[in-house]
Amino acid sequence: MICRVPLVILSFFPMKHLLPLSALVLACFSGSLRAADAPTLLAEYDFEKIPAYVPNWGAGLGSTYKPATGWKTPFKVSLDQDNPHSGDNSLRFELLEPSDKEKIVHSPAIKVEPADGERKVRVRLFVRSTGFGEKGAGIRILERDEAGASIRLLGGSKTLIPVPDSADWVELDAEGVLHSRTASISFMVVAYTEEAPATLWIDDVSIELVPAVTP
Ligand SMILES: [Ca+2]
Repeated sequence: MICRVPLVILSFFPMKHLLPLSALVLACFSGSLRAADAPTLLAEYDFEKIPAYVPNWGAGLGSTYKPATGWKTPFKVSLDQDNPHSGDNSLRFELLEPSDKEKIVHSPAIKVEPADGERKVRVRLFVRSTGFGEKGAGIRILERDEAGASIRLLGGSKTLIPVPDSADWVELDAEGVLHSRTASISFMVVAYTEEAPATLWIDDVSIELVPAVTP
């Protein structure tokens, strides 16, 4: 919220107008306080109006990484116009052949500014999946330092949010506190299952910095 009342204008107002004006200034000030307390959006992915190669997203099999849509086997990543949660597209992650290696689809690096206090991140997305079974897929956030080296996974576990097997879209939501040295994070969808076929879709991913709660 931008709200400025130049002093030069104030000086032209007679006294009787100053009270409403000071109320306006106060309202602006409290408005900016509220804005500071609101979550900061770090990244949002709705997979709309982007080229089919899903720029800047990547995918890996074990320790081999490529651009997300560069894989043809044992899995494939693509925009899906037939199964959007919002708009025209979702992102589809299809396991085509069995594989005992971890399969990962990941976002571009998301920069996170340093701060004095605790930095809490909230991750939300919509997902639907079929063929993964229980614990066959999960969402994770990788934390990296200024030099881009991995620090740890948010929440300290391989899976921040397990993906339920659900033919309908479901919303997933989780929070975690960042390491003090974390300078960027990546959102990841991980397929643990060795089985195929299995398909999952994600849409409307949002990652926010949640303000610290002050007592
Ligand atoms: Ca969408």
